[in-house]
Amino acid sequence: MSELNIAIVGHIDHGKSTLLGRLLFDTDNISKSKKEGLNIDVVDNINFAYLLDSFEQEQKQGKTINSMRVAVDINNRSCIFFDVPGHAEYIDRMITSISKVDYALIVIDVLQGIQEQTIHHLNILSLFEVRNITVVINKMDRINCSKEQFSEIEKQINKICKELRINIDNIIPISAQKGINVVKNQNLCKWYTGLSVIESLISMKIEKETSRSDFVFSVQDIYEISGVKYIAGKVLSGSMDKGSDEVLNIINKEKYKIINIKNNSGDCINEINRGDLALVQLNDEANVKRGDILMDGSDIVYSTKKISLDIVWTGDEKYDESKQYYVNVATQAASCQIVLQKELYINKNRKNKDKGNLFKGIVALDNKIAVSKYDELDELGTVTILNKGTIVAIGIVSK
Ligand SMILES: Nc1nc2c(ncn2[C@@H]2O[C@H](COP(=O)(O)OP(=O)(O)OP(=O)(O)O)[C@@H](O)[C@H]2O)c(=O)[nH]1
Ligand SMILES: [Mg+2]
Repeated sequence: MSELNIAIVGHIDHGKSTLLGRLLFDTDNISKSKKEGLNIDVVDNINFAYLLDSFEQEQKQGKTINSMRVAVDINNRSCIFFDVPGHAEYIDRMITSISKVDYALIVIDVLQGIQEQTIHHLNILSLFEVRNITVVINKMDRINCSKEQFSEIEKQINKICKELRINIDNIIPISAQKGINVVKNQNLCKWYTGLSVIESLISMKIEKETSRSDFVFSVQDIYEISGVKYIAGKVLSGSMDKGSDEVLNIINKEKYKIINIKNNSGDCINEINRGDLALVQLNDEANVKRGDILMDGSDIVYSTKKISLDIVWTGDEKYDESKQYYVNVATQAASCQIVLQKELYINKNRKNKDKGNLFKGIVALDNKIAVSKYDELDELGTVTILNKGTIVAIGIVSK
């Protein structure tokens, strides 16, 4: 089975790092050296977040600053967990992880209920098409596992997720610190007979989409080897045989035949597949340049000067409609202006900042680039927006 990427998201201090730490501990996925650094006399008193927040500054401040990536095998399936910072200031680091994930665990502190970053993170999950989640209502030990507060949050989260078109697999009362319902259902919440967190992950129905058959090749550079020009690039989708049908350069509309293929080590090969980096020799390479997209009869990719995007602003500076920005899509680049059309999520507590806000917008480019809808081909559906070399926003191609 393929690897699954899972994000642990939620408001600051609601217990994300503690949950992942407890999960690693209870499934015996802690290295010997880490274990030696813990005081294991009383398991329930271990500072589990220390296992994830491994930088000195994080441990001192008791908050996650960098996203942490941890691999765990669950029921013979390799799961990569991303423990992300809950603080709004680090939203860019959270997004770097979210853009890679297939599934999310959302953590809510039962005493605080749904907070700003809970809703913010759910909106970002929805933007990046993460449509399946497990909700955990944490710190149940602090209210003696009372059902009343749990049920109130359950009602609210169901409503929010319905509006965002997010499907909740399970809503689980837990204590990450005490290990209640993390790996086993210890019956401490007597009224709860559902799955534990690990059981919910085992039962999740996410199957990664089998990759599409359309061949899409992103040109990274042109090299000359022994007097022969080769196009270096990456297969973003599908596969292609040497000498098979013509490929189209979607940018300049020329057609070519692939007459030779070499792999990364320079060996001649007959076929290239999704994810491969390769050198291809074309029957005519004169007009091919970095950023071009070569493809077969695919209709998932189109070239355009106007892209409709769902945008998450990550820059410290405010968005400026009159400004010229730059966009990168795979190896393509263009300068552009952005027209915001509709607000999707605005953090009212951070009036002077756009950082973290979500918009619908149109990007008008000064030259055509090739894009695809995000859910068809994420590499050509993700638009990085820059100002003077610094990333200020990420856009998802919505149409
Ligand atoms: N009583 C109780 N405290 C908990 C529980 N889970 C976490 N905590 C405490 O809550 C505080 C925050 O926990 P973290 O795991 O660091 O929270 P976080 O969501 O990772 O925080 P950020 O990464 O800064 O957003 C710590 O003091 C934990 O010990 C729980 O189940 N019960
Ligand atoms: Mg944390």
